[in-house]
Amino acid sequence: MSIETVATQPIPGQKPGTSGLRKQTRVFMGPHFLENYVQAIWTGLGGAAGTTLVLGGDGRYFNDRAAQVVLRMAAAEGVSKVIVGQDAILSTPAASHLIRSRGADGGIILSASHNPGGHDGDFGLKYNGANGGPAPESVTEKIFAATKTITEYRILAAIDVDLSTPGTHRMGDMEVEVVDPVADYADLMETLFDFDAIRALFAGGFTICFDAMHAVTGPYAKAIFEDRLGAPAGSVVNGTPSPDFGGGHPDPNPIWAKDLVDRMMGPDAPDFGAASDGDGDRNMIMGRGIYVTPSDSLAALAANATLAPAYAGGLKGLARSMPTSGAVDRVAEALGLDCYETPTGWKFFGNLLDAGKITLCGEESAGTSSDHVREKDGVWAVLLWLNILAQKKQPVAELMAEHWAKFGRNYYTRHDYEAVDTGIADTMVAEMRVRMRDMPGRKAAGLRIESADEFAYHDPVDGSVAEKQGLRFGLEGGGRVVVRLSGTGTVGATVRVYLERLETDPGKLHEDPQEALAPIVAAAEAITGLKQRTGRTAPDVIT
Ligand code: G16
Repeated sequence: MSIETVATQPIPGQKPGTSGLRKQTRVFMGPHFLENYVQAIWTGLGGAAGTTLVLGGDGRYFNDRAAQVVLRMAAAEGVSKVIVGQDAILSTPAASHLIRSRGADGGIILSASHNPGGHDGDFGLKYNGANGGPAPESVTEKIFAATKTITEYRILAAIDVDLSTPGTHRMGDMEVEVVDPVADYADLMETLFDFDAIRALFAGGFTICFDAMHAVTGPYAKAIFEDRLGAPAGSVVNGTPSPDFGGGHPDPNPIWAKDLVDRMMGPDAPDFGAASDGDGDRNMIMGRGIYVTPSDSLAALAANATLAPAYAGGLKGLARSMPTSGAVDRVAEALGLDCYETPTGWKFFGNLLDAGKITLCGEESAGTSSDHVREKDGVWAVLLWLNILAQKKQPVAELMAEHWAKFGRNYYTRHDYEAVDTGIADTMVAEMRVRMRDMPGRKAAGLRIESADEFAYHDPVDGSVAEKQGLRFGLEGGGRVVVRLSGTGTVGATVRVYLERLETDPGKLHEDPQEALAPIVAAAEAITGLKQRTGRTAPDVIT
């Protein structure tokens, strides 16, 4: 087998975003696009010869072809061994676990996460390091720099490796080990949680509906919830992964998982409902008649985590991304724990986890996890909820009511405006950056603006600084508005407006969040002029 050296030239726009490189599938399938980026990864890493890597993806359209290209380029690079999930499938948290448990040097994850799949959908690729987590910005910047100077890439002339059954193959001098994508991950979960208690919960008639959204968690959820824990067959719905996610949008939020929401709000709702996304790192949590926001879920998990064996010894600390609500901060304060505020992007939790400063962390974007891996983990979040419910023996709605009564309720919502003209979005942010200096003291829709700044993160572990991570406005009465542009969209700009208000009055803890936040929403519009600038009358997605 020979190595081909192919002449190429830089392709504009190969800048990794919040989580790796995400583009429309047809862009990724364009001439040299994938190959250029993979070669840039090797260059950005300073070479990958002699390393062991993990490879897998969420099974979306082009996953299988892309995996074979990555393998041939890894072989040409001199990589010693690649551990691949069967059929090139691995959920993102399972890939993170495999990197860590096998002592690999890193891994490549093929996924555009919650973005739709298919030929007309999106595709993505990201590099994770030896800790199992997304590469930090110091690495992604080197990768991006390499995409701008590339002149050639190297690829092995070889036929496809058979990835359909576990076993070991050779591709040139490189070993390719195909592994069961579920088994190791399911074993890890069994070490963290009290499976006997959860089994007893199901045996007692507790019911669950887990919506895998036709994406990667189907096999994981069936193996864990139905096979190992005894939930009745059919507890996992939409559990067979498909390359275009059944034509759906695999994003577990009340808009895209509406079927589950309707079921959980209906008369025959199961006790517990959950959904996960394309690559299995996000989660949505529901109880009968109640949707738990990701920010509240993080807070409730943090408050009760010691009921699960893995966390029984106590938590080291907590962290949330800046736009995530302050609900977890209140738990941290009560427990006497440090609580860190990081920029959006799971990669920013990596140093805190590696340094042992935190045990649990999460984001408003439906991500929660712990130090068991270095990615957010949807199935893990569901299991921790189940473990807690198995111990507390109370409905989700009751648990949340008690939580709010004790800590107060951070009413929270996110309003997304998608596919906004990039010029309009950039101008809005640029203008606000200037105007915000004079905003404190002024009023927005009747509310006094008490603070206005742009979030910059100083990593307490390695001292790195990440600037321009979102515009923040503090309002009288404890309200907060955050505005930032998404780093995961592929068409135009997605403007995210995060809205929050703390309520501690025991008589006002059970209002509709949109109504409870109406004054904050009005203030946000007065500050941003977003509707007026875009001509939109309402957000595209409300979570
Ligand atoms: C990714 C990142 C998350 C981030 C989310 C939203 O999630 O891993 O850390 O919160 O995107 O980012 P943005 O607001 O920039 O779109 P995922 O599930 O898409 O990998």
